[in-house]
Amino acid sequence: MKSMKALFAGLALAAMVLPGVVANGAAAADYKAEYKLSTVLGKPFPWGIGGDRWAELVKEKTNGRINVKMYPGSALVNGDQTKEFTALRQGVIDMAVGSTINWSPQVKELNLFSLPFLMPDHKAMDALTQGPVGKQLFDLLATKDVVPLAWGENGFREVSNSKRAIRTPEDLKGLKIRVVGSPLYLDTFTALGANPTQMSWADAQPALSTGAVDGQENPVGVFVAGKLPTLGQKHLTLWGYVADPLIFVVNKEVWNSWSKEDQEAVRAAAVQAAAEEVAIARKGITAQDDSLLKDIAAQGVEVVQLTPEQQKAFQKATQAVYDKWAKTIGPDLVKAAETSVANRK
Ligand code: X2X
Repeated sequence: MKSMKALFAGLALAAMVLPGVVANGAAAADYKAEYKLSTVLGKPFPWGIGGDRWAELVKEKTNGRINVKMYPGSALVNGDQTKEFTALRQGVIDMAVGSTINWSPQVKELNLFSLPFLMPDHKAMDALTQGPVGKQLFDLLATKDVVPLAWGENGFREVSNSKRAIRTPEDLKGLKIRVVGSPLYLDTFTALGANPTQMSWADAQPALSTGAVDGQENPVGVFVAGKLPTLGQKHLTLWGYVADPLIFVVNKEVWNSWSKEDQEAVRAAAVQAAAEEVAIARKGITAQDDSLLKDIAAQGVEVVQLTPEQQKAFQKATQAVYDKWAKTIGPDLVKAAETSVANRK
């Protein structure tokens, strides 16, 4: 009887100690020496700063058990950013901070953020990503071999070109504009009378510099960090037609190979890095702080801010594209998004 008691006590003690032993054992045996994190843009772009910060926080919060290395420039998919999601599903990429634009060829619902003039401001963007629509999209992604953890931000995409100031759809006529992502972008710029052409970010820079294309669209932060004024982009129009959020994700198999404790550490790191990244992405482009816009003007760029009436002309010209793509994205999802935007705080 006494020895049975001792045996039970021994077992209880083992049960208390073993999980730690097993977890550490698993870390040594099953964890990879390096986890590959994909981004399109590296430092000093906000996107790259966010990816790097996530890697840093993961290391810190897992006491070095999970070692993440960032591969910017879509290097893990040879620069072809629209292949990133497929590579992520296949496990060629372990983690990513990816743009909804680049994943939309595989996940048609992510075209939502590319519907012209759906989101009037940052609050509208937050209402989508932080509300029921964001949750629905994360639930959807969770069925596609990835674990989505947090929303970051590339930002509102403003149009620039080397030829002339754009104030009306007529001003876009005939301009060769580089776009990326799904054919939605081809439809939008075609509706505006421009001549859109699809290419990766890696190809866009030489194309701008040689004049093979006249213009492009990207957030102001990308315009500055990418030094686009030095590539002949002398006209920038703030029209806020679409905005692309970023999504912090982990491949599901990789996620499942981690202990519960490490999963929560990676999640917390993503949430923190994403919040910091969004703040960086919004710096210098608001009415309160327009330092980035001043910086651009000082580089000899003509910055045009559309009036609400001028913006309306672009919205009208792209309404048919919105309606067409709303059907592809899913009318219920689009309706839910419109409601969230209308009720934003
Ligand atoms: O290629 C772009 O324009 C970029 C960097 O903004 C994206 O990856 C969507």
